[in-house]
Amino acid sequence: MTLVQSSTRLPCGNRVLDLAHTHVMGILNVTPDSFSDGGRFSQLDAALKHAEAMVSAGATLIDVGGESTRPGARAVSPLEELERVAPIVERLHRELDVIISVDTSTPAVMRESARLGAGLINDVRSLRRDGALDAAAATGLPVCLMHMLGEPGDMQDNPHYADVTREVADFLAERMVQCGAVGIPAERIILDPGFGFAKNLQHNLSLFKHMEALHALGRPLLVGVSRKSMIGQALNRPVGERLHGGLALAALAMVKGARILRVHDVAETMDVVRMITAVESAE
Ligand code: 9MG
Repeated sequence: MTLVQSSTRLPCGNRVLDLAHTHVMGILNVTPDSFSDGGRFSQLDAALKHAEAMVSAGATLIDVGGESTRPGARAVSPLEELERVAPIVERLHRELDVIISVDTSTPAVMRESARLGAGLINDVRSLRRDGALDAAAATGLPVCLMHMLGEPGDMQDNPHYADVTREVADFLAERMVQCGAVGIPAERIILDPGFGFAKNLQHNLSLFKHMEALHALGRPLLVGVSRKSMIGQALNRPVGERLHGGLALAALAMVKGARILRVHDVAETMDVVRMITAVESAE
């Protein structure tokens, strides 16, 4: 496999992400149940406050998502998704010094978010929805391609792999080829193994253990494991008690070379990143 030699500096709209070191991406879900204790404007304010707190804690990216990817979550129309995401992208762009990532598979949301100041498209479906490849290409923004088989609704129905790491790598390589065909160059791509998406616990653990193999694809890796069921299953913890397991995996992912950690708990993860950086910078 040919390694893509490129700069560590990734232009993300009007900002630049320096992937020479590890970044923390804060998760901002803007589904109706995320900030549910008020009307439309107070929800927007609450989301903005949460984003501000994550940026103060050290997040250099905020991932804004208006469609839940949890198994069994209700599908949302493109218009509904746009109405959730667009106002927050606009306010974040106006008010915070941060790269706005948009967690979407919807072409219209990609286009409008880019117009409003988003700097990155994060698509759990790897641009496989109709029109998504062309829409992402038209924005000129970098894209994060994540591995998933099927749809969030059915992805956990008995997933099967002969070699999970190899099959994830092959999938991502194929998506990079599709991106290249519509004019999204490799230099604009971030790759994500997709922990928890169409994988059982053993698949997730094995993929995590062998994550370094994905470096052969020549692109930076994003890892999202925060509060996920793989932690719950490995440690027998409910979702509210998965912080320590998540921090252990964040540390391991960083040591294995992941450049972006997608997390709920930004301050705690920043301590992990700073501590590892301090050790690695020592004589
Ligand atoms: C939206 N979303 C939920 N989990 C994710 C993960 O692990 N990676 C990426 N890129 N997006 C995710």
